[in-house]
Amino acid sequence: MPINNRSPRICRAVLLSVGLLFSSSDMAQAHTMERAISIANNAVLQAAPETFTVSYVHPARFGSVQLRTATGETVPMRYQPPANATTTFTIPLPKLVPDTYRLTWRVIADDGHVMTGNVTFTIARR
Ligand SMILES: [Cu+2]
Repeated sequence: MPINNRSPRICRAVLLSVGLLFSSSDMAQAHTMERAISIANNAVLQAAPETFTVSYVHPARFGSVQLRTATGETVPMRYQPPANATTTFTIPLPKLVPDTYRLTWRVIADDGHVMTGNVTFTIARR
């Protein structure tokens, strides 16, 4: 799986008062960070992916997922998310024809923060 190289979505809380400065690793432990995604952003795929997997450093609860075409049409998805918090979500994708798609998802971290992610990918015409 390619490692997601976008900047980690850590809280932007900056605690500078009374000389108390939390390092970014302390902040990361407050919720979680995306660790990997199975489809790289802007990937051009030769075959339609059957699933999309996103994993996090710490367990999170699933929030939502949405798939849209380049023209903004919503592609129906069926995903039964795990009831409990988990680090890895494997989301089945419907049969996709060659097109460009944008997948958007949300999870809720242990500290209650909503973490959003998105990836755009293209399925090449053969
Ligand atoms: Cu947080």
